[in-house]
Amino acid sequence: MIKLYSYFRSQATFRVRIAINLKGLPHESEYRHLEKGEQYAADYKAINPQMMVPTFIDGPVKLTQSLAILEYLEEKHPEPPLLPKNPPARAWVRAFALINVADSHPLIVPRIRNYLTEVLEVSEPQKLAWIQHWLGLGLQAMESLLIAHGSMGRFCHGDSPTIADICLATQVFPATNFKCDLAPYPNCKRIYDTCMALPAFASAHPMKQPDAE
Ligand SMILES: N[C@@H](CCC(=O)N[C@@H](CS)C(=O)NCC(=O)O)C(=O)O
Repeated sequence: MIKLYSYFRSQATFRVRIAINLKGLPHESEYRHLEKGEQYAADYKAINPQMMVPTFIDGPVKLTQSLAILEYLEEKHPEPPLLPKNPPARAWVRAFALINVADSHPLIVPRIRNYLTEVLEVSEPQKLAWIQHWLGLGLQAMESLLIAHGSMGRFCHGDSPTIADICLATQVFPATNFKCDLAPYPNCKRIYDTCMALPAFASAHPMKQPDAE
């Protein structure tokens, strides 16, 4: 059985939960409370030297980094596919996903938010403006890519969910949480709603997790 070190609000873990659900795999979770600093405990640092969630355990395989985990799941369990078949489309999906995984999300994680307030002493409104700014830039890029993409369907690429949709969901969810205006991003909003109507996405939602507060 897959084991996932998790925190309900973690967007990176949300991505992995969605993929596990789409692949129809059972999993169990162990929780680390990021706001209480449990990721920094020595026992967890021994498991994940980056002191982040998720950590993914599949028998002897231990993995970190959500996108690497998604690719591992795709290779080990090819059905249903989460990447298109042809190379340019696969690269498009990966590039779209990286807007969230590599460019937006790293700027809003707890360690960055804590540094902003505790070291740089920015105010709460300034911190919120920071989060909204970086999420908004990512959404702008996603919306433009979708409009220019000849293969947008019900989902980002075609009519079934891919890794692009997983990463769109983990861009839009925090944007709603941090009160970003979604009106300028109608395609992102529509696809997010389509995704969240699927049980695999809905049951992975942060507020549906047993450790949700
Ligand atoms: N690039 C990593 C990011 C992992 C990450 O930043 N996880 C956050 C939660 S979403 C975390 O554990 N943060 C701990 C901290 O910021 O102290 C991935 O995609 O897995």
